[in-house]
Amino acid sequence: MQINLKETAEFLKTHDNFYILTHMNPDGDTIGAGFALCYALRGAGKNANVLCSDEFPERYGFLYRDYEPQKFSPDTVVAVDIADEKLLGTPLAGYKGYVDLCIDHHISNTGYAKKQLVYPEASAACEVLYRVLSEMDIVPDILTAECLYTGIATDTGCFKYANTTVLAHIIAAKLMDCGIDAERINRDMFDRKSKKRLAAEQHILSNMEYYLDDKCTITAVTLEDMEKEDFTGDELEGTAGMTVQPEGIQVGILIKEKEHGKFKISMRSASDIDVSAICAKFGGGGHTKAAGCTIEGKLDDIKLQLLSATAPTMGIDLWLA
Ligand SMILES: [Mn+2]
Repeated sequence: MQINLKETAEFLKTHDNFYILTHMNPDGDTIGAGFALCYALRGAGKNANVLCSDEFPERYGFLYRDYEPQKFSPDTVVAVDIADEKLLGTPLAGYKGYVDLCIDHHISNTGYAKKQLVYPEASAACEVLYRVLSEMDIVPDILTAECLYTGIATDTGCFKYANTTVLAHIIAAKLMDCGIDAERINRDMFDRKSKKRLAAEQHILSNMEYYLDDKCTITAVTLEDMEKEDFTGDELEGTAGMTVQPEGIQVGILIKEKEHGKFKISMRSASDIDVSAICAKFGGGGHTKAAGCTIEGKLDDIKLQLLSATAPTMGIDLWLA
């Protein structure tokens, strides 16, 4: 059931022992929202822990460097930035059907939670959460503000993507007013790169393949590539945008092998093409310009399936192309 800001604020105020769930393959938004909510709730005298099926990538370490899990028995489960229970991942799968509240911004949210505050027009779950905290009259401390800012900055690609609304800028400005070092956060998130990250980017640039009248790129990264070129899946986070960098490209596809024969697909649109609709054909989803899905099989077959699904959106008959 969709509830409003006021009801969400009331719900958080009237509960005390929270487990906060973040999605698998965690990104800046789910991590930022998870810890921001945790710190805000702890600040209000409640118990809260943040859970995730996967390890948090090192680069977000500044958001949880002093975090320690608390010992308590939870009575309330909140999910942040999680569009679908499947994204809880295997270690957290036991919470399926037990999520009391979901705070999210995915249009594809499946409505799995008992109560949900989903604003598809919001740039990030962190933007929605900022509005909830305001409704609760909570002024974020610096660390909480850094969490929220990081979520908005990363989900908007440093305030560049189509989801960067007026409100996203206003909230970012208010977070800057809380005393955060936005310059450092943006430098760390977008400019500074580890050697492994650069190896990952190098792989993407040198393995990009052009299809569909040069309107679509596909870049594949296999487990073997990662092993050979010395980078991991962590370094690929946030690289999907590179697939639509070439001039004239409308859709970019990044294929990452997660485990043998199982591939995580990230699709980006640099046009009016709705990639969440394409991903939905493979059981995935997301946003119109950034979406994903998981496909099992052989890499060449998967490429063909993805091209077959993408070609009609460009008015191309794949068999003549
Ligand atoms: Mn998000």
